[in-house]
Amino acid sequence: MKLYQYDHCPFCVRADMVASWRKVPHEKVYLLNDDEQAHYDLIGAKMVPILQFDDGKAMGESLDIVAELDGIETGAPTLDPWDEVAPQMQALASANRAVNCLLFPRNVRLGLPEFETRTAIGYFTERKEDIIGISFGQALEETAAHKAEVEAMLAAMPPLDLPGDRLRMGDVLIYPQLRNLTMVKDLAFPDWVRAYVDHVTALCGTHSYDDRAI
Ligand SMILES: N[C@@H](CCC(=O)N[C@@H](CS)C(=O)NCC(=O)O)C(=O)O
Repeated sequence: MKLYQYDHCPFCVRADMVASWRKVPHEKVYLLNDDEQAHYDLIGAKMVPILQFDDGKAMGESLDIVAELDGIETGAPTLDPWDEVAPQMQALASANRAVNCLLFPRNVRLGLPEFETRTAIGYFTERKEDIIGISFGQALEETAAHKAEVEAMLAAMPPLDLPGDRLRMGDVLIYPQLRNLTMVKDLAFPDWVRAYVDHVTALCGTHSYDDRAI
C-alpha cells in the first residue's frame, strides 16, 4: 500500500497519522506539488492524500482513506469514534486568512519534499498568493499582525483533553491544523495546545516543525 501525500498538507496528515498509529504496512510517497500528471494518473484529480492498494487501484479523500485504514485488521486498536471538536474547528476557520498568510509562505521555505524543485515552489506560490490576495513577501512582512490574530484565536479556543494512548477521530480532524502552526517561530501557544500537539505527535509518530520554524 502506498500513501501519496505532501508533508505540509493537513488532509494528508489525517491519513498518515492513522496509518502509522494503526501500524498499517505502507510506504509514504511525497509527490511534487506541481506534478499534476502523477495525481491525475492515480485518481483523475489534482488532490492529495491518495491511498493506492497493492493491486494498483487508488482512492482519494482523507476521511474515506481514514475509514479504509481504520477497517484494516492490524492487531492494533481502531480509532475511538469521539469527534467533538467542532468548537475548535470553528475557531480555526474564523482565523482562516491569518492562518493562511502565516503558513502558505512558510510551506515553501521549510525544505519539504513536495517543494524540492523551483517549479513546484512557483506552482504553489502562484495559486496561494491568489487565495490570500497578497504576495508571500508581503504576508511574511505582516507576520506580527497575522500572529496576533491567530494567538488571540488560540487563547480563546476551548481546551481539549489529551487522548491517552488511543487516537480519537477528533484528533484526526484537529491535530493536523494545530501541528502546522508550529511552522511559525515563537507563536504563543496556550499550554494545553502545546501539550496536545506534542502528545499526539508522539502518539502517531508524525513530526512538528519546531526545529525549522520561521
Ligand atoms: N477534501 C479533500 C481535500 C484535500 C485537499 O484539499 N488537499 C490539498 C492539499 S492540502 C490539495 O491537494 N490541493 C491541490 C493542490 O495542492 O494543487 C480531502 O479531505 O482529502
